[in-house]
Amino acid sequence: MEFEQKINDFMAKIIAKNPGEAEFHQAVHEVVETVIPYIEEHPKYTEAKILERLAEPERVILFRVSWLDDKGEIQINKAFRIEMNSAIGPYKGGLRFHPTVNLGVLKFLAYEQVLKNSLTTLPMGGGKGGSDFDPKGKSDNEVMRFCQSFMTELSRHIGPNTDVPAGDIGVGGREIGFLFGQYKRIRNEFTGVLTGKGREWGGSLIRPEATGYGATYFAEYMLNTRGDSLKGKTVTISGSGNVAQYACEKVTQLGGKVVTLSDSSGFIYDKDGIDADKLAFVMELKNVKRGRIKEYADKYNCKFYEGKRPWGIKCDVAMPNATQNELNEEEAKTLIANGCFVISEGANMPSTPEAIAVYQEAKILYGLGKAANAGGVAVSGLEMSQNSLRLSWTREEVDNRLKQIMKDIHTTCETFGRDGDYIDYVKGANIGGFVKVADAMLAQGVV
Ligand code: NDP
Ligand code: 2IT
Repeated sequence: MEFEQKINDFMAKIIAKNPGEAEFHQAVHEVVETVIPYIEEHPKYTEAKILERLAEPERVILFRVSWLDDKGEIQINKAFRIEMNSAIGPYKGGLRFHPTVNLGVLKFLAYEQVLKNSLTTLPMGGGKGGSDFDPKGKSDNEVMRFCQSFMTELSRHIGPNTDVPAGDIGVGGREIGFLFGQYKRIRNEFTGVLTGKGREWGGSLIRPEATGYGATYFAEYMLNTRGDSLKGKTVTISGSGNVAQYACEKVTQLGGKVVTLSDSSGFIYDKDGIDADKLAFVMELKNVKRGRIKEYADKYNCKFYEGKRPWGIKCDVAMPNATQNELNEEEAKTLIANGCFVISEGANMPSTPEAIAVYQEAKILYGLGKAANAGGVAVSGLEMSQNSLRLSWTREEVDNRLKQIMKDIHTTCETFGRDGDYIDYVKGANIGGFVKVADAMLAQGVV
């Protein structure tokens, strides 16, 4: 097929230019597979080499972070900031602290972020950063010293109109606090340079909740297209961090029953459902005590599956909310065989390409990460607006805006992805996200 050849040629160049970056290749492939057929009919994008330019970061900053641990020993980590694309606004995207962080992982995340941010309709370019620092088992003081050293270098490169980082895996309220404190000390200005700040010092209400709530709203909007809703549905969730916790909360509020949560050690299965009280226990366990999800099984006398992922549990809706490539072809087949017909991804790229092919073949409702989890960065965008206005909006106001943004993203996916009765959210999100950035790049010339 003609498109297939073009896609393969394009990918061969990407792989040759970016060797060893498997996750980056995967993210680019998923996009060009849907966008190349579209731009064939819109040659202005091909001539301007928009797809080629989108895959090359505008700037990559790589730096050393040295810090002293509690024993006085020197520790050294690698750190990165990928400034991917600023066509529609300042670089915007999270920071990830996890031992698996490397250049290829952050480039995949930054690449996805560009299209995701475009889908939110807010004026944000795309970026991502982080470090191979592992916060697990570190004291608060060690985390603080690491964050201060990290920000000492990063502060030269970011700013409220240049690049605005936020949280991601391993970076939550505690880390954003330490990072913000150091930025303010170095630059001597109190400014909206990070999002996910505490509410007393420039943060937005609903930002902690936004990704999990948004992915749940997106599931609800997908279900609505079939005259259905989350009420009465059984939901499996992976992860037990920020995104998983607030997805669990919102699913329960909308009448669904969440039966699993996980961490990197395994998953818990609570067939009675994880209600508000049990979720409060999880939040204390994970956010304050920084313990393991297994303790939930001990406390509530349910089963813990060590080293396993929750996709073998029967459900109507699955929400992968932990990390990339955490749901493979086998697991996708099992989910569908067990009756699952909705996938809403709170994580970035949690499904392998083979798993996605299984969803598409079965024509289930598949909301990919860059659409379904855009609520987090959307409320980050609203935090930036509030910082610029020097005002804060109420919970209700921010939540309503979040709902509207998720609804608009759903509509964009439908506009570009509808094929008869079926909505291809992958195609819809990729083309919908692409067009706005591409038009801005065309208008701004060869830069
Ligand atoms: P957290 O650090 O709060 O939680 C991450 C959760 O995922 C933990 O339960 C963690 O388990 C688990 N996890 C992480 N890495 C792995 C791994 N390699 N294998 C198995 N489990 C793993 O992060 P978030 O909740 O913020 O992020 C979760 C996902 O959502 C990520 O893909 C992130 O990119 C995405 N996302 C986050 C947004 C946000 O606003 N925070 C916005 C949009 C997307 P353990 O504690 O054992 O490591
Ligand atoms: O992947 C993501 O969208 C995030 N981690 C949130 C980014 C942000 O700037 O809020």
